[in-house]
Amino acid sequence: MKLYIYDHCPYCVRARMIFGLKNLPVEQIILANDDDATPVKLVGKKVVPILLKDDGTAMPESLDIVKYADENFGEKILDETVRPEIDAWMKRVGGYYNHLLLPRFVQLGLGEFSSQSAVDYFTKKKTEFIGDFAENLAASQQYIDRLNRDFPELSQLLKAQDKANGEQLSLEDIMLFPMLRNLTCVNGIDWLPNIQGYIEKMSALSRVPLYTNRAI
Ligand SMILES: N[C@@H](CCC(=O)N[C@@H](CS)C(=O)NCC(=O)O)C(=O)O
Repeated sequence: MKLYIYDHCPYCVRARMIFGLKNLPVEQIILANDDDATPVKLVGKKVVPILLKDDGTAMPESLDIVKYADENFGEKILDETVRPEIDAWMKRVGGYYNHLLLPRFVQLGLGEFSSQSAVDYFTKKKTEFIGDFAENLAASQQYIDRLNRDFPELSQLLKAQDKANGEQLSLEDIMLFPMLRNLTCVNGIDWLPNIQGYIEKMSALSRVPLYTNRAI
């Protein structure tokens, strides 16, 4: 199987996680951010992640890919429950964290941004969404302060480092870890000890590296 991704894409991290967590072989292919021909050929639109199955069919949608890999290879490992408090936390933080992430992604040396045309494509598209990248970078501290205010609640909700709900790996991990992993590209966040422990453990289990050593 082949998994088409962008390294920074949180939906792609969801898909990468299930293969890592289940120790399933998959070839990960990082597309250029301005390559629309490849995804359009595979699934008819410009989107990642895309799983190309061994039978030659292609599947988009991160949670469909997660479900497919979980249910068709070995024992099912994921519980499908997401606590409403976790859902609310992700929605709240998801409402502002792109102001921190998007301007940094193009500076991390990621495979999807190895050409200037890919950087320009992303910058133009996402500037329409969050505003000027340089201005957002300059405003980082206000968003970091918000995160630092939101982290204590998450810290209370995290019940174990290897499974957010404390009982079983679940869709909570599949949806929460990608957000936290992407935030490791931001310098100056006050990672509380159990959240830090959670991202390190989940990174090791899912084999999705953090950005900590290249944080900006
Ligand atoms: N609902 C989709 C959303 C996937 C998605 O929005 N992917 C983004 C990248 S993070 C994308 O491909 N955007 C199109 C583009 O980059 O032009 C899923 O869960 O897989």
